[in-house]
Parts: sequence; C-alpha cells; structure tokens
Amino acid sequence: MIVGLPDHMRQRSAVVVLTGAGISADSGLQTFRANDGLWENHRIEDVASPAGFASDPQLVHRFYNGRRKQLLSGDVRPNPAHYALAEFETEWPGDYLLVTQNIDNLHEWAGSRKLVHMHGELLKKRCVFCGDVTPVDTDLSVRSWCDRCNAKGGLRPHVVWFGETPMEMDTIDGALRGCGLFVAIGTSGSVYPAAGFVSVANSVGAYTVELNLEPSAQESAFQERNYGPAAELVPEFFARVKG
Ligand code: BJW
Repeated sequence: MIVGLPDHMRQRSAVVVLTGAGISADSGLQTFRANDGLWENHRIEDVASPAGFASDPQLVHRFYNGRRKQLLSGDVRPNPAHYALAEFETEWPGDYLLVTQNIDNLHEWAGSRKLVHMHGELLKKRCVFCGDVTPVDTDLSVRSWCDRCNAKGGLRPHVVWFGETPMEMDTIDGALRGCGLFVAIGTSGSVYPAAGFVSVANSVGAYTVELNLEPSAQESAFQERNYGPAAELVPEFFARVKG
C-alpha cells in the first residue's frame, strides 16, 4: 500500500529510476533469477561472461539469438509500468534519468528518452576487432562478418557481461549524486554496481524507494518498499509523485 511522500518530494527534485528484469516480466520476458538463475541448465554467469563466450561462443549466441527473436516476435510489448515512466518523464518539471539494466527496447518503445542502458542493448552488435557498434535484428553466429572491417567471428551482442565495465557510469554517478528521489523497480539487487546505487542515493540524502514483486537483496537500504507486480505499482507510485 502506497502511503504519503515526504514533503520535500513535492518540490522540483531530481529523480533517478533504476529498472531491472522485473519491469519487463509483465511483458512476458523472463527474469534472470527465475528458474534458479538457470537457462537450459547453464548458470547465467556462464552464458553472460567473457569466459563463457570464449569457451562456447555458439551457446552464448544461441542464448542471445533466442532472446532477440522473442523480443522481435510481436508478442512482447511495453506494459503499463514502461508507459507510466515515459509519461512521468514528459510531465516532471525537475531533472530525471532512467537507468535500465535491461537490454530489451521496451522503455524507448514506450516513449522514454532520458534513458541509459547500463548493461547494453540486445538490438545492437559489436565487432571485437574494430569496435563498430551497429543495429542487429537477425541471428549472430561464429560465422558472422563485420561489415566495417570484414573480420569473421568477432561479432558479439553489445551487452555488458560479468567482469566488464557497465556503460555510461559517469552519467549515472552524476545523476545519483544530485538526486532527491531514487526508485528501484523490478531488480533483485544482486548485481553490482547497480545494487549499490541505493547506498549512493542514501548518502546524498535522497528518498529511496523499492518497487518489486518481493523484497530484494537490498531491501533494508530503502526508506520505502512496496511489493507487487510492476505493471500495477509503477503507475500508482508515479501518479503519487506527480501529486
Ligand atoms: C518483478 C516482477 C514483476 C519479477 N514486477 N518485479 C562480489 C561482490 C560485489 C561485486 C562483485 C563480486 N564479484 C563480482 C562482482 C562484480 C559483478 C557482480 O555484481 N557479481 C555478482 C554476481 C556479485 N558485477 C560486474 O561484473 C559488473 N561489472 C563491474 O562491476 O565492473 C566494475 C566497475 C563497476 C563500476 C564502474 C566501473 C567498473 C557487470 C555486471 C554485468 C551484468 N550483466 C547481466 C547480463 C547483461 C546482458 C543480458 O541481459 O544478458 O545483466 S547479468 C544479469 O543480471 C543482467 C541484469 O541486468 C542483471 C541484474 O538482474 P536483475 O535485472 O536484477 O534481474 P533478476 O532476475 O535478478 O531480478 C528480477 C527481480 O524482479 C526479482 O527481484 C523479482 O522478484 C522481480 N520481479 N517479476 C516486479 N512482475
């Protein structure tokens, strides 16, 4: 049950929102730590790591090809939580940044523009030889060619795996250090640095809120917690912030 916001949130506070796989669960995309964190009996850490890609690139391509196909299948579309954030962005008079750990395109599809994909994007590919980043809507394989440098076998999904540096960290850090409200939605709080954002926000005196299906690993760090499906909680919460 959502209760009243503190008075200072009625002013033009800067808002930072962090989303995770749970916000896209209501659109039909599976979260990571459902199924005990396994995909076809492989640990997520094994298919989402440079070591996993080096030892079995075909397997890793299959994992991402399947997810790309599902995203483009026509069955997956934004849900009310994605739309509520896009609407909030256009109406909120203060600064705003949406940081997503998700690699799907559902936030931009819903209309979000002040958005950073800290773990990359499923609909982009990158050449490990020349660094070229381009859109992709078809399968990748070890036989794929780079259009720019013509090298074979160096294309990978433009995503951030364990042990790699997340994208746009300077933008994110600056926004967190200036925010008055931090809201984490649909994330288990088990992967850093995103799991530590709530502590940064607390350290600068922001009001911190968790909206999730169940308490996350960072639950105790949040000043307010609301539990239920994102498609219900998010529209309700942001209507309250707008006042
Ligand atoms: C609902 C819902 C509904 C369900 N409504 N809610 C030891 C200690 C600390 C750190 C480390 C350590 N050992 C190693 C590290 C670092 C490591 C790390 O954190 N490891 C942990 C396992 C401990 N991190 C890294 O390596 C990162 N890089 C790094 O740290 O570089 C150093 C650096 C830092 C800062 C600046 C500069 C340098 C990189 C992490 C990359 C993660 N990559 C992945 C794959 C991306 C590509 C892909 O999508 O395939 O990112 S892994 C995966 O986990 C993916 C996700 O974005 C990420 C987080 O998952 P998320 O979104 O939270 O999903 P779930 O499934 O975990 O949770 C879903 C939640 O939704 C649940 O709570 C449900 O209840 C809820 N839910 N239905 C609302 N309907």
